[in-house]
Amino acid sequence: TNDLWNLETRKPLLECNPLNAMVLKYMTLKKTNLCVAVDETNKEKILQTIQSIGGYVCAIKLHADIIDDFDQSFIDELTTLSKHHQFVIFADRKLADTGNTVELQLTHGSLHIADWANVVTVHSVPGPPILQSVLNIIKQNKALKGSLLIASLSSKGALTDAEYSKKSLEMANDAKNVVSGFICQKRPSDNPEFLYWTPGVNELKSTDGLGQQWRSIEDAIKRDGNDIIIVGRAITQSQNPVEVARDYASRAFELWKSR
Ligand code: BMP
Repeated sequence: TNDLWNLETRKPLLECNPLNAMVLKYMTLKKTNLCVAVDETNKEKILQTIQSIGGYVCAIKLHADIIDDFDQSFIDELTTLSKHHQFVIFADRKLADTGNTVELQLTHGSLHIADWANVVTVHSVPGPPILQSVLNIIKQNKALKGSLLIASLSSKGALTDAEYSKKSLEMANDAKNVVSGFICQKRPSDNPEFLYWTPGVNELKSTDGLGQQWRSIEDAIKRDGNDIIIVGRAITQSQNPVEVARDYASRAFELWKSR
């Protein structure tokens, strides 16, 4: 019912999940449901961008594997910025393998994601074992607190149809201590315990010529029922990322509150 979506009613439900408690705290404190995807390839550039827009986001999403000079000093500075500006560090790793491999991918290699990211994306295609393995790592008390299950993708012709989304939801319902929410286009469920994060948002363009499908902030939040907008190039490649981030954050937050 509508009541469950009222923030006062929903707050205690979300706070049962450590990651969602953190995200919700930043959202309400900073009045923003904007997550910026900083898809740059150089650590100085990434840190500069975060420094400038950090005040307007509840989360910063990174693809660590595209950073040419990723190292421990980057992790240290990123962590410092996250504490100063109060945002969640989101590694968009899109894990999609067998359990043992996923545990290794989260803890080893040059990225050792669980040591610095608070949340990671997980594909549902391997089935329930992937979530057990993510849970095994969350239990180790590293930075990693939760995961987002990919219920659907924004790219043209994505294979994540309604049936796939439904099965992803079932997986998440059986693993609420691992799954904090979803990456989705349309919200796959009316369960207010999850947070619904959506990429594919751009106020000016509808496609990038490489299969990405963008829609407006209003469609993402009101029509499609999402909580948090994930915005990349509309902000990072604009003339004035700070102004655009501020504008996207305030518009998205108003729409979210009035939904
Ligand atoms: P942009 O707004 O520049 O298209 O960036 C969107 C970001 O969200 C990218 O980092 C992309 O990898 C990610 N993403 C997406 O675009 N669609 C999805 O379905 C899932 C994603 O993680």
